Amino acid sequence: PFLLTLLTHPVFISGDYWTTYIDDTPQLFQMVASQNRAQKLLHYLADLAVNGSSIKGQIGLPKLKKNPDVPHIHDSEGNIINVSTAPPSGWRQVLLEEGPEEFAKQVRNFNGTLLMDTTWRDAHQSLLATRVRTVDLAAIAPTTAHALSGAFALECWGGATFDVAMRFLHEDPWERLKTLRKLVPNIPFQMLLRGANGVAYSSLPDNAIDHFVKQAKDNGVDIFRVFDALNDLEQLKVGVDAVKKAGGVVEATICYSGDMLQPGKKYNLDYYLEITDKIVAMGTHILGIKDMAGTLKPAAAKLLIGSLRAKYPNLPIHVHSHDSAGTAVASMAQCALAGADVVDVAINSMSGMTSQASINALLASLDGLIDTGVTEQNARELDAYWAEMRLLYSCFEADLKGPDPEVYEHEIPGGQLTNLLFQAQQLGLGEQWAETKRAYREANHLLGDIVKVTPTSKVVGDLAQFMVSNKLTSDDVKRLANTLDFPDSIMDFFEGLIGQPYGGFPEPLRSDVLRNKRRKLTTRPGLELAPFDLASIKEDLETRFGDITECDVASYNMYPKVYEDFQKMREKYGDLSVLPTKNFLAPAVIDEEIEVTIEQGKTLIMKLQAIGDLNKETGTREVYFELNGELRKIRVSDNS
Ligand code: 3PY
Ligand code: ZN
Repeated sequence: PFLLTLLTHPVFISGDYWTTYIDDTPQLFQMVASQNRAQKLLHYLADLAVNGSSIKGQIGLPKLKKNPDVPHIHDSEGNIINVSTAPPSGWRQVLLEEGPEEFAKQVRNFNGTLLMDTTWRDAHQSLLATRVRTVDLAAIAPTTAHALSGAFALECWGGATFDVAMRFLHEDPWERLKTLRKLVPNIPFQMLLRGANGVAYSSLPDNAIDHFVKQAKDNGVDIFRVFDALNDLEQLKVGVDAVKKAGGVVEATICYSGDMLQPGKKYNLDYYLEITDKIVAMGTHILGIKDMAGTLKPAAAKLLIGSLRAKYPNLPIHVHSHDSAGTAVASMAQCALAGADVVDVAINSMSGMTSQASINALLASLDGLIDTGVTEQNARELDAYWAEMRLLYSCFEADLKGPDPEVYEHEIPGGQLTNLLFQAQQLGLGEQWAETKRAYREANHLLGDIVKVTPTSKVVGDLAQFMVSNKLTSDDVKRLANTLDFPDSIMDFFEGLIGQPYGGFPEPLRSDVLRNKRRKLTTRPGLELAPFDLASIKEDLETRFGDITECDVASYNMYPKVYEDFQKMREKYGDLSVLPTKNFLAPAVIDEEIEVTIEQGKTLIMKLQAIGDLNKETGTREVYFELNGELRKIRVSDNS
């Protein structure tokens, strides 16, 4: 029928269409575009129906068999809040009206401790392999804007979400940011920035970091938690300066490493106080403390935050932790009592284990002690949604069963812990898992007891796996270092491409590993990188992919290959972010109605009708759909 419409259109019949087609018949052109989009989505659904899911890391199908429901939230009188009305003004209004300095001052002056909800970033990065999709965040966004209107921020961007969005979800991280921003005008958005690495795994030229941060700020990020994985201040400063130039709120962050209460620890109170002095001298609106492994015990929290508070009475302090050892609620409560201005929590069903402290558990712990600006009931009501999300994304669960007290020894960051556990589960658990943790701990000591978080956690993890697979003890590694072929990440670390570790590199191991293959850098790696020619990168991308924005340029700069593959997927399947998650992950059932809004006012109803027999000659099958009532046939390869 579409082709018929086109062929019988008067413009087509008159033969004038070459010159005037687009100008005179925009509605026809739009129709071509939306038909094209529908066709591509059907292609994805047909592929999924014939070949099953190809999403990496997916095990099985979602346990939730329906689309999730958005719960109602209520006001203090028990009336349902109409979330399609404008949400109450929040901390974002303070920021927009007063600017970053005054915002920070008012946060410091708040009589209590504010909360940041990490559900949209770190919680699903740590529990569900970063796989939560934009549609599912957008669906709960208006409700969240009301329910958490008093929150300090929503952490919703950066870290691993950036590349995972393109790599595995085939969606554009910038579109996510823009979509959520429109839906949440009142709560500040926070992102995680890996200092001189941006959201990548190694340094980029400084101008690429500046350019990336500017796009992030312009498209909706308010607060930037900037860290360096070795607490290398030279590296950190690149990110901090970029945020300052872009006009964002700077949260320069110290990575907290290990249990500082254990005697003889390299990272002790003096270390943290000294780094804070330097960060304050560098200039930051807020000081972040990032306990990525969850090793900040309550007593250490009290000591650390209490000491920082005493020394810097005017400095806003924001603490992040993970619940891997089961102590995050107790530790965050101690931080609040010791004078932290903001602590991180996650919605209950997305909290605990390798994720952040449960919001309601913390609210209950602080009840009668400290105000947080968040209502207990609304936080609890939001949870009905996230409980369904855990079922919808069940195929990415690492399935951790309880706290891991060994985290004080191995110090594996939350996100990596679930990753490594997931890999160990593929091989069977038991000894495999114990061995991975033991090797990780040994690898860390071999590398000089470094701070472990992306990307240094990958270096330690790679060395641990190298030791396990080659059956090497620590002594073997030291003895044979000048003959072994180490993975690239370890060579990069020893060369100095990830920055300078506190206390220097371990010798003679460094020299033995590097031999004459690599040099020994003593300055930050970005100093050696030529600036990117951003205009010519854009031109090149335009030639290859058509319409290109500065955001595309920033994506390409961070992850060239991932971005190219993302564009290829777009070309093949269109914008997959509009598909409901159930239909993104699980083959459609015959006669199931799939409703997709491709743009405002344009809804597609797709229904799988039948899958044809295998054509043995071509190795293909025909898949029949109904699209808004009309029959469509799609031919796909059968890969079985
Ligand atoms: C990241 O860099 O993605 C992290 O979450 C570090 O904790
Ligand atoms: Zn974290």
